[in-house]
Amino acid sequence: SDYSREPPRHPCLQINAKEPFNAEPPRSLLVSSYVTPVDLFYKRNHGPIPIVDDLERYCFSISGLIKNPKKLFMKDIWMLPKYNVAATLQCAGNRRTAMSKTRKVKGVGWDVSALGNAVWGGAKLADVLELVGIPNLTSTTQSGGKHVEFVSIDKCKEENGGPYKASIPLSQATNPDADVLLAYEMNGETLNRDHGYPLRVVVPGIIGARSVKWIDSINIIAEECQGFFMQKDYKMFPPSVDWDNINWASRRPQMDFPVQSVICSLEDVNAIKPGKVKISGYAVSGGGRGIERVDVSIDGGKTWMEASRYQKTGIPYVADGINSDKWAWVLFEVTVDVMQSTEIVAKAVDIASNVQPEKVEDIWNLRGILNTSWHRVQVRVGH
Ligand code: MTE
Ligand code: MO
Repeated sequence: SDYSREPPRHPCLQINAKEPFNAEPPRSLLVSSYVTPVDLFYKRNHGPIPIVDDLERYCFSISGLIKNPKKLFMKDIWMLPKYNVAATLQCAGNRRTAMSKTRKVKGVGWDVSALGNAVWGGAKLADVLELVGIPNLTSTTQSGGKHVEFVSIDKCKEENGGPYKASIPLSQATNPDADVLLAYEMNGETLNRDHGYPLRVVVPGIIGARSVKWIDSINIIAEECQGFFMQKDYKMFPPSVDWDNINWASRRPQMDFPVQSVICSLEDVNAIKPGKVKISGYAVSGGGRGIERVDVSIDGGKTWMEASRYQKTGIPYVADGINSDKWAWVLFEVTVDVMQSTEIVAKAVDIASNVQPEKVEDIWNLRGILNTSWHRVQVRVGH
């Protein structure tokens, strides 16, 4: 594998693994804007960044269980209506480092910034599939296709040098309201190499692992993708399962993301002066479920107060409201009086009334995914 032609990256990113490149921004910068700047957006890779240097010749095939397989070029994608979708992408491994502190887990360590909120520009996958003769809202093609598999250009060691791949159900892919995109823009700019140039999938509301970058081909298949990252990774196991008794086939590939919230204005341990402290962070849930509430505690979770929420600065956030971005995070803020050393905690509730689990131990799993436990930070008050 060749890492000699990696793109330049922002110096303030915290590097969790160098080759493949995995990095996240510092907490405080993450919530300094509602739309995460491309430079600061976390980068999650499993191999070297591919190079596509001739955009006119770049193409990908759509084939498999369909009547008329087709080769599509960028111009075919640009011709379709363009949609801009604000969506938060979150790696299933976000907050893995904290989970590994209770009991060892396997995987790249991440603090709390393995997510970002971008405005993705591109064609709807539903429109692209219509081009090859699959109507909107199809769950099975005539030849028995039920899943859409995305295959990348990159090469990963987990696939023995083969490409990264993943699939989603055909019913989701052909549903225009699911907003699944083949994206060629991020925050109004041409997608850069780190994030999938020239074309990536963005599947809002589910773990980042299914949003395949650097599309090489799309296959309509009968069973879900059999690739490593669908079958031997990114599955949620109970705390009783460890490497000596794991049965990968017993669990489904993780799709939806559970409700999550994190305090970003404070590090794990902080020294502060007594008095007013502004606490801010992000909250987001999967499946297009908005955030109903964010609770903050300054006594380790005994008593709670509600934080204010917004997506656009100055406009109060209403879940599912006219101005809300249903796939995007909300930022929260609350000012509290802290007079003595204590633990500050955040937890969110989504519009389906799902809550975050209190203890990380209860959701510990050997791959360290989906750490959505209450987020805790320690403050040491000096007088
Ligand atoms: N696509 C390809 N081709 N190769 C990858 O390694 N990583 C996945 C997904 N798509 C990956 C990929 C994972 S695990 C995540 S969390 C997101 O991309 C990260 O996207 P980003 O690097 O644009 O933030
Ligand atoms: Mo991920």
